[in-house]
Amino acid sequence: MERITVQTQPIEGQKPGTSGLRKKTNVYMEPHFLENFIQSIFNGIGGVEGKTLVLGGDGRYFNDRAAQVILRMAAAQGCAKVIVGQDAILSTPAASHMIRIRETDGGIIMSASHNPGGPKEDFGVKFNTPNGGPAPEEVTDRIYAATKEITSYDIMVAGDVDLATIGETALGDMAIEVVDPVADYAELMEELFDFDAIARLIDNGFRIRFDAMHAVTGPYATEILEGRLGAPRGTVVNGTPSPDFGGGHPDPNPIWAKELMDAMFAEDAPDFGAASDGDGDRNMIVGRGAYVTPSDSLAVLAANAHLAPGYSNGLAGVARSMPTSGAVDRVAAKRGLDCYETPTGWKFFGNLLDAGRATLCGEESAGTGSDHVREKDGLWAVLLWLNILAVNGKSVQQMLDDHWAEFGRNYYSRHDYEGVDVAAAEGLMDAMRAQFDTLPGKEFAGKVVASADEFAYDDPVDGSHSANQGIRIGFEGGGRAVFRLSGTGTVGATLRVYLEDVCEDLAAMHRDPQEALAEIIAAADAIAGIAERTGRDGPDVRT
Ligand code: VG1
Ligand code: CO
Repeated sequence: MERITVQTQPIEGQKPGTSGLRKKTNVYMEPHFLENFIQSIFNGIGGVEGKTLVLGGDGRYFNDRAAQVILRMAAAQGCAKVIVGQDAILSTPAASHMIRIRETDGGIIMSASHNPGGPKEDFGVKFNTPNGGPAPEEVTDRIYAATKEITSYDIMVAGDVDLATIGETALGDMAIEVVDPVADYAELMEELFDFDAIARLIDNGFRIRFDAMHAVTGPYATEILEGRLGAPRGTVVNGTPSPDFGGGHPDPNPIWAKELMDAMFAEDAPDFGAASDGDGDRNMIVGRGAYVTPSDSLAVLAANAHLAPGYSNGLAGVARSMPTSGAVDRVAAKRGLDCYETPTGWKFFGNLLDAGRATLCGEESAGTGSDHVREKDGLWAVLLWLNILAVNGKSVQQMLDDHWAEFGRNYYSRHDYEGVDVAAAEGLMDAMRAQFDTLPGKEFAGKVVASADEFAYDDPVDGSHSANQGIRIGFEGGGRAVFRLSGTGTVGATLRVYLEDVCEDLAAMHRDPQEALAEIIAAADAIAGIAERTGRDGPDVRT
């Protein structure tokens, strides 16, 4: 076994986005691409000599090959030990948990999350810090700077490490521990939730359908729902992870999880449906005939989390990303909880969680989580819902009805325009920025603009400042439209338009969100000139 230094040069476009560096898989497979980025992570965190890292991924195409490269590079650079999930698999929340319980110096997660996988689809890599959370901007900035200065990387010349067998192995002087990816995570879930109560609910005939979308949560959900909670076999569908996610798009929303939606709206629908994404950190919740929009899910969980043992002492506070609806703010106001508004991306919750200021966090993009790890956590959200339902005996629809009656409803929808021309998308955003001073007071499609600005965030814990985090247009009467360009896509630009309106009229709680938001949708289009600038007559995805 030999350690070599390979000469290289900076590769354009290695700037980490909302959640790590995502690229087409064939870009990642180009000579030096992966190696350059991994070396830049190592350089950005001050080297890995003597350190212990966690490594795992969502099992997508190239996951296994990338893992071997990362191990050879870590070994060549004096890393003391790497804890790897069996077959290089770890869901994102399980990786976060592993980093925390083993008190490692961080970890590398190989995932492009909800993006499709395969040789022609997407791959991704991100670094999580010792708190288990995605690296904050200060760290990703250093990694990016390193990608622009790189001249060489160190790697071992060696054969593949056996990652199929659980136990201790080594690569040169570096220890490798291959661990069961599910066990520790399942233990944590048992600590947080009343498994007996959920098992009783299931035993009494409560039917669940969990769609793993051929992605990483399959083994986790099978072990927990079918294994530990006694749900019948077949409760978990699409439960065998595949490198291309069965050719699908592992994004748990009504469009991509249509199979689940159809089942939940059928005559013999189960009581509770859920899905997760490629790397297991997102969740979609559906009752029988009742889709729960993620912003509402966060609010419902915030209002009821105390019913689960892990949260019986109540919540220290809650946090949501800026584009997420204000539904959780209403819960916080009524319950006297602190409520924080952060930029999009889980990395911004880390400090609030570490400082004990927030217990529950969420994003409109189907991400919900708590201080149990430092990532959002799909199965956790499913189990918290189940624990709550087991205690109060309600149906999902009843939960929503009661919630809206008590707190009011924030009608909400996100419209995505995918694969838009980058210049057109940036032009649209810039044109709105140029009108911040003149928009207030003007009327569009019957809505009068009350405010227009761009969100910026000052972290209350470390004082760091993050600018340009999304354009906000507020309307008189309380509605709003938010515009952002995605930081996770790999082709062109994705324009996200987040639409929200507040409803306190008890008689109007059950409208179709698209209809309830029709005026705001029209106003948003008129203000931004979406149709005109992008040439699209409607969004690709509505959640
Ligand atoms: C999207 C979501 C954001 C989420 C991020 C990572 O980012 O909007 O809320 O944190 O994906 O989630 P963007 O920049 O494309 O809007 V995951 O499950 O893809 O790690
Ligand atoms: Co994800």
